[in-house]
Amino acid sequence: MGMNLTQKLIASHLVAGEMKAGTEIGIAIDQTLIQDATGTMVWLQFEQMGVARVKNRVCVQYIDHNLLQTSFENADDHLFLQSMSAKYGAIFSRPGNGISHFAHLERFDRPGETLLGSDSHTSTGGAMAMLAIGTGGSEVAAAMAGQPFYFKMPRVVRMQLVGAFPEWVSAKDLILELLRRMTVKGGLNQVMEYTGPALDKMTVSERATVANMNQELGATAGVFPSDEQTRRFMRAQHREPEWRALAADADAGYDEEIEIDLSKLEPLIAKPHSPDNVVPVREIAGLPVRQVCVGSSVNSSYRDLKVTAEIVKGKHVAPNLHMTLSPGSRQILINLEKDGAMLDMALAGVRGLEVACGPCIGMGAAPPSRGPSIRTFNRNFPGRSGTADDEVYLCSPEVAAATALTGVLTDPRTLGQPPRVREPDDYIIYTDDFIFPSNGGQPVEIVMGPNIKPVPVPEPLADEIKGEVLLKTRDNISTDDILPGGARVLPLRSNIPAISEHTFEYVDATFPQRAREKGGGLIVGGENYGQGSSREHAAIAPMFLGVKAVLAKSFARIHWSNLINWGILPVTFANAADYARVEERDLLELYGVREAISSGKELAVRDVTKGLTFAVTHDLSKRQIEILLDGGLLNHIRKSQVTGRRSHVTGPKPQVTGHA
Ligand code: MIC
Repeated sequence: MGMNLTQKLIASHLVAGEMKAGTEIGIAIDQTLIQDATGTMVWLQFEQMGVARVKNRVCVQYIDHNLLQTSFENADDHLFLQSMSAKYGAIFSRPGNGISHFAHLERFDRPGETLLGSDSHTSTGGAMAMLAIGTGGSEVAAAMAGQPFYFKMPRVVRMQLVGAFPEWVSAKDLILELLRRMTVKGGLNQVMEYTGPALDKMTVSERATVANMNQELGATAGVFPSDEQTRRFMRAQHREPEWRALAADADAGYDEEIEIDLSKLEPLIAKPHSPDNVVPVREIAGLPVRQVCVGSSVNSSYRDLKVTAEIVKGKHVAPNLHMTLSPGSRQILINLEKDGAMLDMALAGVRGLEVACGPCIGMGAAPPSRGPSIRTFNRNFPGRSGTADDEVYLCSPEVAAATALTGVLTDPRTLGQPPRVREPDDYIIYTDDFIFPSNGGQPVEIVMGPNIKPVPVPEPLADEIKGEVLLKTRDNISTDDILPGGARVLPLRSNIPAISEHTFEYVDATFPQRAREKGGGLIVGGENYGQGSSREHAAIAPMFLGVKAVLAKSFARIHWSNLINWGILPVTFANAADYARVEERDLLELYGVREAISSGKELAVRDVTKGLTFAVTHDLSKRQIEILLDGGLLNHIRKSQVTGRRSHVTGPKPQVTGHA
């Protein structure tokens, strides 16, 4: 039997482990991507790994999240990130140059390579036949230092796409349909591999929409083949020489196969407060709307913004709402300027925002209290927009633009003929805001503002964990619940003592104070604990407040790794019914923890308050056990360097070349 594309991408980069679903493997990383909200932690950790230059073929530092500069913090961070990039050999993408995922697609994504990014939507690179994975900053720092990236060998699910999109239906509706069917946890430890005849007509921009939000399925990655569409996109980006064809073998096998007939899809929308709360637009059409936001890291391509412009051209945004626009890159903005689309949108009353993630992460344009906000973004977790009682809906640019005109949620099929938009065969190329590093050797002064504080380092895992259940959460708690984004909190990403004061702010604002008073404790979580972003701050801040263990029904992939890498023990209830028995404020005790996780899968938990004992289990690899015992990834790497221990690496060292 031949290989599927995912297997090919993994096999060509495998440095540790066996390609057996569910077991830990290590792969070499060709490219890394960092953004500013996670970047300071990445560089502060990288610096301690004792490596003189970044070892990946390409490493790009983007500035796309913290662009509202209401005080000095974000601007200071940008200077720090620029100076670290210059010192260690990363490409620096200046503020306003592009949202990492789209700018990377235009300039750096390359079929057949691996990409690791400290942003969960790094998955967007899968649109160009890359294995593109989002993860926590410490793992990205390790990859930059030349270490392999470790993860569970995924199950590979074939998404066979047939048919063609009906009028007014587009790629966003496809990924919303997958979310409707599979839910936000349906893709755990899986790679969705998109195949089928429908791909002949699906452009790279459309694939990027699907690959970006593939992350919302809780999946490891999503992968498209490299074909004539990929070639056309790369040619239009003046990068055709980097193209190569790449696809699954004709006789490849898959762990599961799902067929989607695109012609059966209709305009869909995710209602508050989860990307999988999906219904047809027609079911809730007529809902009065206060805000429409187009763009950000998904649906910010030339195609999507040109479609938006064509729909609103010659008309005007309804008086009861505001409409914003966040292009994916400055290059997209320039191309839209040139062909008049920006003028069409300006005349229609659209508010052009910066080239940045913007309102998606609550960086400006927070919606009014309980005012429905219709967005082409990828997440609608409660409070993420910056408004505590927000009502955020997720949909395609077609639905958003139609709604902006009528003032109520509108099925675009009621507008008549859809616009016909063809992506350019030749884009105006804009690369002037990438600052390439020199070959090294020149001294670089590191600029470090007063808000940038040292990275707190966890203690080695304690043998006895005793403490109160500081919080018991519902299912699907997101990292936005654990540590909110938004314009108030994001500038504190470089300052853990300060940002930790916002831990669980919208869930229970007393959490930080109680954690401090009790000298730390434990958290009890439901299913899919920690879904969403890659922000390791959602693990570092609880660690800083003394959280020692999280007991959950199940964990989301990235947050699970972040907990381990920051020295917090993640365990699951052996019997899900025990979740219901444990209550907030119960006193829990775990004894002999170090020995128990090293020698077996099960640990006993004593609920002193209830007078009962129950079992929890772990799914840690030998490598992860060592990391926990050492007190997190950074400690582990430093210890391995001192002792020369590389116990977890069984294959050859990764063959990655540096810039210098
Ligand atoms: C997000 O979409 O949630 C973010 C903001 O891009 C995060 C990164 C972060 O929190 O810094 C992500 O997706 O990883």
